Amino acid sequence: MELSDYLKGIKNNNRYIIAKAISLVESTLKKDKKKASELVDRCLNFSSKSIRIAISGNPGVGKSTFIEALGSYLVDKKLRTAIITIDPSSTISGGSILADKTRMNNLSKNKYAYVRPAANDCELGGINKNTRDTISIFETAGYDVIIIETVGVGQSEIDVHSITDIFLYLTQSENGDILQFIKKGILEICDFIIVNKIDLDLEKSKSLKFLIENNLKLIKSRSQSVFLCSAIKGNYIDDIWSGLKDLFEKNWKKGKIQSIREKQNINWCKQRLKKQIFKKIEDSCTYKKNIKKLENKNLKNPNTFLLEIIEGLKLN
Ligand SMILES: Nc1nc2c(ncn2[C@@H]2O[C@H](COP(=O)(O)OP(=O)(O)OP(=O)(O)O)[C@@H](O)[C@H]2O)c(=O)[nH]1
Ligand SMILES: [Mg+2]
Repeated sequence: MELSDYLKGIKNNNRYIIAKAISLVESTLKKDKKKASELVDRCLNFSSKSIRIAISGNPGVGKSTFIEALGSYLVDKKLRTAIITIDPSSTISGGSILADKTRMNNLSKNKYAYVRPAANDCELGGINKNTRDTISIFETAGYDVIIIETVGVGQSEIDVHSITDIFLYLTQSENGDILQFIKKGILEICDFIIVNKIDLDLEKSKSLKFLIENNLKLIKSRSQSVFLCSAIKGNYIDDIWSGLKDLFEKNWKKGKIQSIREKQNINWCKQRLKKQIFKKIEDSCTYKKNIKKLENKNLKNPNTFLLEIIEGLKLN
């Protein structure tokens, strides 16, 4: 298929071509890489006002159920919604994709929605180069809202935060993870914190909301909102959507979203550049030769050995 066919199909929201385009950007074949880069660059030319939302939280907290509830609410309003879920081969999620799919039953069948698992070559948490490229394909296809589900473990939040506009963290009163996520500094990067599963214990959920709000006052970095929710019953989804939309519109009017996206693009390029350079080094004869030497050597003076190699490297 020619590049122009891809673009035409994506712009017409042809689901088959969108799937093919995403597979192209996910391809690790050398011959596909150039075409994929050109396609994504062309897609990036279509500026978009879609809302990019990251959903994170510990395994089992209800992320997929929440996305099904929010997504169903959005498609009812005829807002086209794309969902990217993390990959089953991720070492962290350990195969949650099957659960993700069954929890998104309605969305998987709805013509206003598109559910897509993220690609296989995952870095930690499943967020990788392809996730960002997949977003640009969905935006070219005219999706209004892009939701990314990730797991609430370590680096994945930082990664997903670097490709989205709004970060939403789900928690629940039962699992006592509040201290854990405050410790990890997640409160600082959250825009919204949702206390889910309030149908299980409303009083405990309300106390957790109160506790989080108090902790937010201590941080005082910027305004963040805490909502109660029962994803399974669809409670408070409309309030949460109003909050998300208001924040997005406010920041868009101020030009904040646009400037964050520009910074994200620069950082993304820097990261890719670093990775490519590292890959080139790894593939080089010098590196391979030295690694062989290192493995064969009875290392009595490892520091001197390393110093010799580093001094011998010419990276200028
Ligand atoms: N009672 C109750 N159960 C819920 C609610 N939301 C989700 N659940 C249940 O919690 C379990 C896990 O839900 P998921 O949506 O798969 O959670 P997840 O965070 O996506 O899980 P992973 O993708 O595996 O990390 C399921 O049994 C859901 O039915 C809720 O609001 N109330
Ligand atoms: Mg899930």
